[in-house]
This record gives sequence, structure tokens and C-alpha cells, in this order.
Amino acid sequence: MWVGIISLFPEIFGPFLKFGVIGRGINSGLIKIDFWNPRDFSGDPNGAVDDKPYGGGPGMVMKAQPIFSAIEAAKKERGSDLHVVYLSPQGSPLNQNVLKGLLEKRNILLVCGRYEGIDERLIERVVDEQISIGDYVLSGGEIAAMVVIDGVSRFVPGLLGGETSAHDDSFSDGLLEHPQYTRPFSWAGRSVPDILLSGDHQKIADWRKSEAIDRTSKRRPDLLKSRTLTEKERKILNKNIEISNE
Ligand code: 4FM
Repeated sequence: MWVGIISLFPEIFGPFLKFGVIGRGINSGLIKIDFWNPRDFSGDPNGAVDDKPYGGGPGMVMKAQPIFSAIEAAKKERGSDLHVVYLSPQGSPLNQNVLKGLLEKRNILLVCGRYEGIDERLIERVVDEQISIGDYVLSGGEIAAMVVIDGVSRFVPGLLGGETSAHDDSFSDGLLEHPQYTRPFSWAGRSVPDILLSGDHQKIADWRKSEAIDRTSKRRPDLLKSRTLTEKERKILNKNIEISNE
């Protein structure tokens, strides 16, 4: 997976790219990250990358040309077949499926804005996809870009070890994950559910599924609505509802 980043503040990404899954991915060559800074393409004697908004109003708007030139430089180096993604609250909501779609593109270019926004004409001309990481406003796209890189990395084949896979996580089957426990058996006066020590793998799998359905229906009923339950899952849900009504 190759990820290019267009950012005025590439240093923000420093430690993030050094550790854990992403650090390993970069060291092993499974992930490659490159940066282009619009400041280096300003073409202005003063190095300006922003200007006042037409129509007035507070703040500054990022000029189209420096970002356009930075993207052109990226395409010159990596080929024109780059999927250009702009991180903004106006984008479509990020989820596991969107991440898998990005993985399939293999070469993505993440455009991080600052200030009040980017000149709309740049977005219309070069952006292939707009993604939002949630309904809140950040002061720049860099954190959103890190969210995308982190999430997509977990789908890169060979990056997560053997049995753990992004495909087995919460959301991969449209449900929240079941609770996890580790030693000691008793902590702060609370012990681990006995079934997890039973050694009965089928019973454990059924219990985990039941917990996953239970949590999802209580915390994220919206997820259940957009997913058809299997016969077995429907039975578990109905049983859980009966128990909670007792
Ligand atoms: C985006 C600030 C563009 C300035 C932002 C510009 C965001 C989000 C976000 C802030 N990105 N999901 N929510 N970006 O708030 O993705 Cl120019």
C-alpha cells in the first residue's frame, strides 16, 4: 500500500508512523508513505498558501494552485493513477467498508486542509473522493488522515499477525465486538465469566456472539438495522430481550 500525503505540517505524522502496526508496515516495506508540502509549491514570492475568502468572512482559505502543484508533483513521481482523497467534514462517513475500498486502490493521496477550507475549484478538479471521520470539526485534515492510514493498514495483507485480522474485528461482521478478559481470574472483586474457562469452544463462540448482539442492540441499534440477522442470531437477540424483560 502506498499513501501520499499533502500537508502543510508533515511533522505531525512523525511518531505516529514509527510505532505499532504502522511502524512495522513501513519497516517491512508493506506500507510506504511520502509527503508533499504545498508550501514548497506556492509559486508566490512570499510563500503564501492561503488568502482571504471571496465574499468576506473570518479566516483564510487555502489557495488552489499550491495544492494542485503538490498533487501534480506526486503524480509525476508515482504515476497519474492516484486516488485523491480529501479529508473534510463534508465527506461521506468513514467506515470499515470505505477502508477496504481504499485498500483496493493501492495508491492513495490524502489531501489535508487547514484554515477555513480549500478553494472549491481545486476539490472539483482533482479530488476523487471526500471522506469524513465524523461529525465534528478539526483544525486540519492531518488527524483524519492518520485515522485513515491506521484503519487501512490493518487490512494490508500480512500486517496483522496470523489469526488476528481486521476482518475479524468489531464491524467486520456488522456487530460490535464481544468483551475480552485476561488474567488474573479475579480482579477488583470481579471474576471472569465461567464459560470462558469451560474449554467448550462452541459454547464460548455462542456466548461471544450473544454478547456481541446484546451490545450492538443496546449501544448501536442503527448497526443492527442495516444488517440482516441470521436465524440463529435472531434467536439469540430474542432470547436476550426476553431475559432483560424478566
Ligand atoms: C478540513 C480543516 C479541511 C480545514 C478541516 C480544512 C475532518 C473530519 C475535519 C478539518 N476531516 N473528517 N471531521 N477536517 O474536521 O475528516 Cl481546509
